[in-house]
Amino acid sequence: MRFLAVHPSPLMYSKIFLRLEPLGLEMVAETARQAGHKVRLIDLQVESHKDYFQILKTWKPEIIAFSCNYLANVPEIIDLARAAKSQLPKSFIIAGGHSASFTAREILDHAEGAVDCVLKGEGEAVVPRFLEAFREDRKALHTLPGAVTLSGEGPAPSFVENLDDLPTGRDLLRHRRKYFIGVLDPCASIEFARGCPWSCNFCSAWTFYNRSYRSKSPEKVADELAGIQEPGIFIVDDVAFTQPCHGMEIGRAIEKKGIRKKYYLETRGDVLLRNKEVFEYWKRLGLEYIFLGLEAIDEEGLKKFRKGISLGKNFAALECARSLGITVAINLIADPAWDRERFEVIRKWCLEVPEIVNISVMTPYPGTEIWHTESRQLTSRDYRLYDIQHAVLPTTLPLDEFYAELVQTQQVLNAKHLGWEALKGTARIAASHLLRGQTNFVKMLWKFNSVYNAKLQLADHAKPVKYEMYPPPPCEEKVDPKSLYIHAASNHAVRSLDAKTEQFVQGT
Ligand code: B12
Ligand code: SF4
Repeated sequence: MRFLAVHPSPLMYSKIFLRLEPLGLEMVAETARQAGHKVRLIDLQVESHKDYFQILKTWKPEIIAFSCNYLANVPEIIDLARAAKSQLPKSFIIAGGHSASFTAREILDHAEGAVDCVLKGEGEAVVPRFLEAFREDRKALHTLPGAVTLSGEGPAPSFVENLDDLPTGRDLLRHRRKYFIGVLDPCASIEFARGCPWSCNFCSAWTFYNRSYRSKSPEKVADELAGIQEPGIFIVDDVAFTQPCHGMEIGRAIEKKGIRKKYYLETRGDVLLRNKEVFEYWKRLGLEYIFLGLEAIDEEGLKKFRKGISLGKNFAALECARSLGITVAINLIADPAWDRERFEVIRKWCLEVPEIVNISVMTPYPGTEIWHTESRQLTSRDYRLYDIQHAVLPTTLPLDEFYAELVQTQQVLNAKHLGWEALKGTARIAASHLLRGQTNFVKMLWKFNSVYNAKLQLADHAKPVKYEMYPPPPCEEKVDPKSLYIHAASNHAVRSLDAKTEQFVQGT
């Protein structure tokens, strides 16, 4: 069968600072290839809708599989599915990924038959079974674990047993030089572990993976890395080096193989402090950047997001990273309730610290706890605005002023880390990229003003809404975390963190 895997277009954030390979979709597509099917992958982050329609016309895929990790991509995916269905009425269209798993039923409803099936959970666990069932008895598809069709819904999705068994399909990507993050240009992605044992209330990483934590063996990681051409590596783990011995063992395995790369990873302040020696070792191996989700610069904010870390520790983590010579990008969450004074305080802080500060807007996503508990009414259910750069909760300031303040605050980042200012410190790197024909990083430096624009953001709210998200359930004060998971009770290690001992313990 001809199987076409499709990744949707970029959202605001990935129009400037980075563009990363769709690793999850590659892995899903590879399982289809290993099952004996003909597979192609198109990534609309770097290819156009015209290219997509061209493939439909010339290659005539029988199965089209959309990756829907981001809620803001739902309308685009539905429209592309509808267009494909009218062009190729016999094609079978599926969607999967993080956001699709939490909104399966509504995606099917909006698509009115253009999307035939949503597969929840990890694609590698279900796609081979789906392909078998598709060949043998299409009518029974909805009985598969994780499958949802207009005829019904199967049992909860199952997990991948061992990450080491997962194949990667990096060669399926057609334009590998287009992927980058900051100066890591070009950059490939890799996964060391899956899942997160914390339970921040604005995040769905832990509900998607049922608070499980599984890791790849160091040998498998080293073998994978040895096969990657790109000099830059983005580690996709939610919280890298949660287990210090795993981080050290991977480091030793890649050192033994003599692999030299530059790395970017995301982690938490307390993990950095607790496992400083791991980060120190990795700095020697080529770790250049870490992304720290600080989220707030006051205790009250940290408590509100149930981040499970104190302000003091977050600040100590910044000091620690500085002392190691690792560049840090910080994320802060802007509450739509912020007034001018609050923005001003944040701006001052952003100017005081040397780090790159990214500001995202607090957004209740399906699959998170705040989706159930946020008592403020959503001001919009337009999927496209759920990209954490738009306000979908009532703002204290008039909306136009909120965006003006937000963009002015983000402008600090632009002034400090983009444009000529950035070029001064990176001229040699930029020149060497250009000599190799790599232009992603240099182009990024001047894109800020065309993407971050208060007027454009405000105008997005006035666009006609074709597909509206289903509303959240009536607000609850307390939610049973288990009711948020997409998986059934798991048979693998479910871990949580003991706040006193800071050790992982079994059980939820
Ligand atoms: C790496 C990452 C990114 C990368 C993107 C890499 C890429 N090109 O895909 C970057 C840094 C660019 C990024 C940016 C953003 N991200 Co992000 N990101 C992640 C992260 C940490 C890991 C994703 C990953 O690669 N995982 C590893 C691979 C193997 O898994 P996967 O991609 O999920 O794929 C598996 C399944 O989802 C499924 N699957 C995927 N596709 C398909 C397709 C089919 C047909 C099937 C059956 C299954 C299937 O099977 C795959 C294999 O198991 C997740 C958190 C998480 N744990 O998932 C957040 C996450 C996906 N991101 C999130 C957000 C909010 C964003 C941003 C909007 C944030 C921002 N600052 O603006 C941006 C916007 C991105 C954009 N499209 O422009 C949210 C999504 C929330 C939502 N509901 O929309 C997540 C869930 C984090 C969170 N909990 O809040 N992100
Ligand atoms: S630590 Fe990070 S990935 Fe884990 S739940 Fe919190 S925000 Fe999500």
